[in-house]
Amino acid sequence: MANTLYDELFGKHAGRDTPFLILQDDTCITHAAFLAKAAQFAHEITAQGLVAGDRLAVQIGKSPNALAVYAACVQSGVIFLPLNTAYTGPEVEYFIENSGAKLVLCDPAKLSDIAPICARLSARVETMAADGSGTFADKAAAYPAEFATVDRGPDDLAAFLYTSGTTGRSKGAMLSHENLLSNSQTLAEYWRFTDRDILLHALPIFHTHGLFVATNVCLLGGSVIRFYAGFDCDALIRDIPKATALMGVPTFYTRLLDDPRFDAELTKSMRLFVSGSAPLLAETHIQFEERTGHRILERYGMTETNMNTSNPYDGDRRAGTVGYPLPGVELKVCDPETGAEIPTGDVGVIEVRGPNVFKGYWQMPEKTREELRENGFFITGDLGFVDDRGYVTIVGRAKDLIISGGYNIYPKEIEMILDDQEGVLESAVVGVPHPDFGETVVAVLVPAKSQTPDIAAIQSNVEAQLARFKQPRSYHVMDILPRNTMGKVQKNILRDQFKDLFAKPL
Ligand code: MCA
Ligand code: AMP
Repeated sequence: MANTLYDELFGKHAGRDTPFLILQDDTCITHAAFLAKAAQFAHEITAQGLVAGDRLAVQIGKSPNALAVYAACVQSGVIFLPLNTAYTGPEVEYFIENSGAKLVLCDPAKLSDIAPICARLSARVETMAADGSGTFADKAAAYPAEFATVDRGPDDLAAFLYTSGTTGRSKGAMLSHENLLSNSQTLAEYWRFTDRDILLHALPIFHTHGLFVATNVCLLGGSVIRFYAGFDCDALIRDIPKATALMGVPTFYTRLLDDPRFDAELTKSMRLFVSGSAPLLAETHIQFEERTGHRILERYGMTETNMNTSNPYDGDRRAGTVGYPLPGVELKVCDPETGAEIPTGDVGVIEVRGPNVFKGYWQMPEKTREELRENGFFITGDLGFVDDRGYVTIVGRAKDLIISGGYNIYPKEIEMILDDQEGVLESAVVGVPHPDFGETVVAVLVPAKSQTPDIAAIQSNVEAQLARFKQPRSYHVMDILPRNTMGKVQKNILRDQFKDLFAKPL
């Protein structure tokens, strides 16, 4: 038997003393060293009592060891569940409980918050710090550097990534070995990743973009990864001449363009800049080409589907579009009310089907049925059209979603907390343009009768419950919310009212 994902991503590099990761201080970790660590971790995961199909939740900083935990899960058949390091205790508690994770890895600094949660939910807990040290690595060090890979087939689950919906409660998207492998194979080929590539990896590894796109594509291509704990403009500018490719969210590109050192000379070794996770403004695309001579390749994906479309490698990378459906991915544009396919050029909801599309939401069959049709098409909730050349353009979202610096924020989740605050009758949360993050969060509060909401107190309650990136950057009090005749809050009016709040000064 075999292990679909492990064999292709990791197994084929076994015993190779070739570089895999290069760290910020130029330390090199070979494939062999990385796989030895992963094997020890797989032993430790097994020793903790986890078997194939169990979930291991991680909320740990980005390090080579953190990446080796991913490899270890794939090798031992355990489902990998990475969590944003910005999440607060109450947010993490939901994911542990909902997924039924048997083991949780957290930063030692968060152990006092996470341990009681794990105790209540009968999950084990171990630590891993941002430098990879901690109880987990210590215990794993006692094991051999080889592990008998557990058999897993294409339909077995490899990862859960949580993503929210209109209800504001996160759903665990179940991703199979085939979902992940097929998509990264397509991308590695489409974007021509080979063993001559060196990718600058500054994205987090708890989301699709940094983990299943950037990392998996490099593993398949045999490419080297220059590995950064996070986005660091100076470090990237220092290392760009040593690299060939970068993958980032639009904020990466606007920040690089803000630096006068970033120019054609600096980027002459680079062959590819990929952008995704949020809309790249056409003006950023144009400014980038004027400054560097490179045309950013924009692509479009989702947690549930991995990547769906990409601008071409050869050929016209068209600013403001997300390119063509990828090979093997079917894409159609449908009427939001009836679900019927609509004519080329008309705007509707984008639906996609292919081996990239996930297996459904963990223990939420109804939610799965609402979004994943029986015929296999997934309703993305993104509004767009396909032009007569076949390029897809995303014009908006049918779902109430804010994307800030590539992180998704669901207004409903914030509104539920604001509505519970003293002195608040109701609230509305909208996204407004932001020069660095693309969009940011604005909250509008309607006071309860004869009361004045205490904004400072509300802010501090919100801070205790929500990750920093979800916290409103501005609060406003209004007597009533604008509503249509159906009683629905007209968020477009609020977005328009606050659209210049964070505008860059001229
Ligand atoms: C950090 N902060 C943020 C964000 N990131 N606030 C709003 N939105 C954010 N995205 C907060 C910090 O806590 C800090 O708060 C303040 O903003 C400034 O932080 P800064 O140091 O500037 O932030 P940073 O560490 O440089 O991070 C910005 C970032 C980062 C590089 C844009 O957010 C990032 O790496 N984003 C990538 C997200 C991503 O990988 N998305 C892919 C999802 P304060 O100082 O006030 O305390 S996968 C996906 O969407 C699909 C599948 C797809 O198509 O890829
Ligand atoms: P997530 O839930 O993190 O998987 O976010 C997926 C959402 O990000 C998609 O449904 C889109 O709304 C958005 N997205 C991803 N890539 C792009 C892009 N290139 N342009 C516009 N929106 C994008």
